[in-house]
Amino acid sequence: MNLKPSGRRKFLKKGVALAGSAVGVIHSANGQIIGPELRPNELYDYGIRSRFVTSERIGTNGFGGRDIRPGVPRDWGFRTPLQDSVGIVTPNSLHFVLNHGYDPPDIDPQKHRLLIHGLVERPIIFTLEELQRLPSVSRIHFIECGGNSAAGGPGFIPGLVRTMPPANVQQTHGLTSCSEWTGVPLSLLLDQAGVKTKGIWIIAEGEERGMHTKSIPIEKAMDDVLVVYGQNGEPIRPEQGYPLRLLVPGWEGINNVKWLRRIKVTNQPAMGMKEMTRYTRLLSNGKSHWFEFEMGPKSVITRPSGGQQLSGPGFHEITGLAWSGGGSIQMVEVSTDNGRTWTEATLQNPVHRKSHTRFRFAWNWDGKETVLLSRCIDDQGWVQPSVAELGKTLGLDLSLDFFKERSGPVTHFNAIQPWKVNRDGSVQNALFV
Ligand SMILES: Nc1nc2c(c(=O)[nH]1)N[C@H]1C(S)=C(S)[C@@H](COP(=O)(O)O)O[C@H]1N2
Ligand SMILES: [Mo]
Repeated sequence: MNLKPSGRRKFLKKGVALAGSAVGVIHSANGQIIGPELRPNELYDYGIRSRFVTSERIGTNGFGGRDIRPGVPRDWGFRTPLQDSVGIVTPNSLHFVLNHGYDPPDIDPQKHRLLIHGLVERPIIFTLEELQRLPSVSRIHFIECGGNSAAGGPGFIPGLVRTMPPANVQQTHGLTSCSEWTGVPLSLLLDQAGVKTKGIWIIAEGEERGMHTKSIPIEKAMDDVLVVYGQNGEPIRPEQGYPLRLLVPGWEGINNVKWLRRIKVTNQPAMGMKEMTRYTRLLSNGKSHWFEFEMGPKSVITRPSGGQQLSGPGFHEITGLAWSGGGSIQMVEVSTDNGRTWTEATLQNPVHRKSHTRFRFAWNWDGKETVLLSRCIDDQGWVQPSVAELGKTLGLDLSLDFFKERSGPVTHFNAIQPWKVNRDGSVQNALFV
């Protein structure tokens, strides 16, 4: 054992040099190398994942997600890596992001206020602390952008980035995530304010520079809408609306107003720019559908999915996610022969309402080329359509050429997603082939 002063100084110096990285070689008292081990401070103060885990969000456009070009702010965002998901909860650091042109405001929770006013008996201003004193609830719900899984989609710039058709499930379905949200029922706050009988809409407003607003009918506001401050056991992250957001279960993502600072009760919708232009559905007769709210039913196989590689014939669990804004998922069926036969998958219990639902299916791959599909039914009896059925309903020719030319999303695209398994075990998107 060498404990001479010079030797010790050397040892300490080495320790300092290693402090910047998560992994360092550790020496025992007799100088023997017993590492590498994780450095305690980085590991324990606020946890980090293993450096061998590399799953990441990807941007929705050619600028890595954030739109940095000058001019009119565009919608931009980041997609959840659903191909790596397990269970039903999305880690906070991988929740998808969709912003209407602005970065998250840096909000001091001490200074933040939520104002409820308009057609109410008693306008109220809440501090965060006042909200956190009220009876709270925690519920597991998905959020999904209305433009998710259309081959274009929000932030998509034609010809610039995306391979067509999109290669993997992160690109096709990554604008949905699922969390346990904690907060107070909006009905509790509205009851305290006393909604007047003329008050039949609420207009919710966010605090970022663009002041995102969204109109929501009072029936929904009084039903299951929450004002939330917690996500998966910790405060909401800045990109998800810190310190407060509206959580509108099962409805288009745009309703879930982040950085929530104001709710005005009114007798008509605000007809905000975004809610009128970005999230309406143009019909073949030239008219457009306004205020389509409910999402789904939708399901997608996350494993095996586009871009993944099967190691060889034999047993492979097929697994994926299903969800519906109408209620809870009642059944998911899987086809391993391109739709000739369908078999019921096992659902992870308990099945939550308006939540991602994990399904699992035992499969023995015979090594032959095939196509894997999933479809779901919710407890309202709504069935996930094929792309042909959806095209008929929308009056649109949902072909690859159609999507190649289109810049905006086809909202509420909930068609069955086919994944082709090739003989070499590679998996690819077969939606338009
Ligand atoms: N204040 C504010 N709230 C917002 C938005 C926004 O741009 N600003 N985007 C909306 C849209 S279109 C979607 S899909 C969801 C996305 O929520 P997330 O970014 O937490 O995933 O937030 C909604 N709430
Ligand atoms: Mo959205």
